[in-house]
Amino acid sequence: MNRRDFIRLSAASAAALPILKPSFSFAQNNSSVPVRLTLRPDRLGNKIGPDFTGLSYESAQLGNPNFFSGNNTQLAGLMRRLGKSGVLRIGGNTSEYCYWAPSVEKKTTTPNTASIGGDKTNPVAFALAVGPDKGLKPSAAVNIAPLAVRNLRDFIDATGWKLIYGLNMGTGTPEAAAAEAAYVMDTIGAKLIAFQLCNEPDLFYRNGIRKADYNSDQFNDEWQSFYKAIRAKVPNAPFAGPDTAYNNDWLVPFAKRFKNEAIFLSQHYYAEGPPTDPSMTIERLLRPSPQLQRELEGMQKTVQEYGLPFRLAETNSCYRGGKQGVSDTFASALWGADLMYQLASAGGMGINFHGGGYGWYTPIAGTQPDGFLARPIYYGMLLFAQAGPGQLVESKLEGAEQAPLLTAYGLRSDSGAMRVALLNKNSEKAVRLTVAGAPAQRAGVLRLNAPRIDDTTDTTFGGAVVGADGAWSPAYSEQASMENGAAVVELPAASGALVTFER
Ligand code: BDP
Repeated sequence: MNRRDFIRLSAASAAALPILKPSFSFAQNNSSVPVRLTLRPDRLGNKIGPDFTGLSYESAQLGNPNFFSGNNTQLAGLMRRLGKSGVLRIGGNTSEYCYWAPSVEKKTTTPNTASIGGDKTNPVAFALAVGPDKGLKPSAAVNIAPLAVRNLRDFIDATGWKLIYGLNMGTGTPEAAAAEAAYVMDTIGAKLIAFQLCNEPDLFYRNGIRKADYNSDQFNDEWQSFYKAIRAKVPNAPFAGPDTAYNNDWLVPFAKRFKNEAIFLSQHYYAEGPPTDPSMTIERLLRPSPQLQRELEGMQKTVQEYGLPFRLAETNSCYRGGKQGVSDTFASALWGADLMYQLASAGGMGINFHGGGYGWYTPIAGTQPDGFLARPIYYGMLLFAQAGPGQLVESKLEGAEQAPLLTAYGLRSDSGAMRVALLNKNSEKAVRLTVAGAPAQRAGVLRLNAPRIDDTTDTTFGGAVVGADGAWSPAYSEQASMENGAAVVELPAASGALVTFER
C-alpha cells in the first residue's frame, strides 16, 4: 500500500501546523495484519477523571527543600503537560526513614550537597535529586524540615496538581506523625487529598522493619493507633491505604476494617524484577501479566464490596530502581500507556508512576542544575493526557490473533470528541486497523513512535519531542483515510497512535 492511501494531510490543519513526515516508513505494509475495531459509542464504560494521572517520588526527596519548590519551574512544567490536575504521591521505601524535624531549618543554611543521607546525628546532608530506592538496605535517615513542606506547597500550586503524602509508621512514632501531619495539613490545605501511613507494609516482615511474623492484623492495629493519634490533632485529616506492595490478602481486611476511615484504597504494582534476573526483558514486559490480572481482580472485588475507589499509588516496570535496556526504552512508553488504560478499564481511579533522579524507570529525569528531560515512558503518559479525561467506550477487536499484543481503547473525551488509543506492542507485526462505529468525516492521527523498541533517546509523540519545561505541540497533521465511514490506520510494529474523530 502506498503511504498516500492512508495519510491525507488536511489543508486546513496543514496551514496551522508544520508538516513533517512521521519518522518511520510506511513503504511495505502488505505484511501488516488486518484488524477491525468496532466502537459502541452507545455503551459507555468507566470514567477517567482529570486526576487519573500521577507521579510518585521518594519521601527522601523532601530532604532537599529546594527540589519541590516554586523555583523548580522545569519540573512543574513537565508535570503540567501530563495533566492539568494530576496527583503527586510522596512515599516509597524511604518514607520509613524520614523524620519530621521542625527545628532543622533553624540550623540549616542553603543546602548544596549532592550526596543522599546523613543520619540522625548529622541529618542535614541531602541529595539534589533522589532516585527510586533500590530496597537493598535501609535507606539513610533524612530529616524533613518545615521549609520543605512550605516549598512543596508552592510547587503544588505551580503544577495545579494535588498531593498524597506518606508518613513514617515504619520506624516513626504516632506523635511525630501527628505533628508532621498537622503542619502538612495546615500548609497544603485542600490540595492534600490523603495521608498514607507507610509504604508496602506487606513486605515489612522481610525488609527488617518488623519481625518475620508481622501480619495484616498487626498492621491494621498499628494503622488504627496512628490514625487515632493523627486525627486527635488534625480532625479533618484525609487518609488512604494500605499502600501494600501487591498482596490482596492485606488489601481486603484493610478495606473491611477501615472503609469509613479511608477515602480510597491504594496498592502498588511492579511488572518485573529484580533487574539482575535475565528473564526480565522488554518482551516479558509487553506480554499480559498474570500478577496484574490478580491485582486488578482483587481491586475490583474490594471496590465493589466496600464501595471505596482504588488508586495504583506506585507502579513501574521493574522494581529495585528499574532495569537499563528495559525500563528506559520506548517499550516502557507502550507498556505505561497500556497500563493506564487497563487500570481505567478495570475501574481504577488513578495511577502514580514512581521515579525521581536518574532512575531507569523515571518518567522525568534530572536535577535542577542539569535540567529535566522526558524519558520514553513519559510519552506514553502524554498520549493518555492528550486523549484526555472522559469515559471509556465499549469496543470489539476482531482479527488480532496474528498480532496478539495489540490493544485498543475507545474514549469519549470530556470535550465531546471520540478518540481511540492504539498500542501495537507487537515488536514484529505491523497492523492495518479499521476503526468503525464512530460517525465521523475525518480522523486525525498522532503517533507515538521511536526508531526501535529499545531506543532510549528518540521517542516522539505527534512527531515532536517534549521540551525541558513541558513545551510540546505536534509537528505534523495526519489524517487517517476513511473507508465507508471507518478510519483506516496503519500501525507499524512497536508503535502507538491516538486517533481523534471529527464529524
Ligand atoms: C517499591 C518501593 C520504592 C522502590 C521501588 C523499587 O516502594 O521505594 O523504589 O519498589 O524497588 O517497592 O524500584
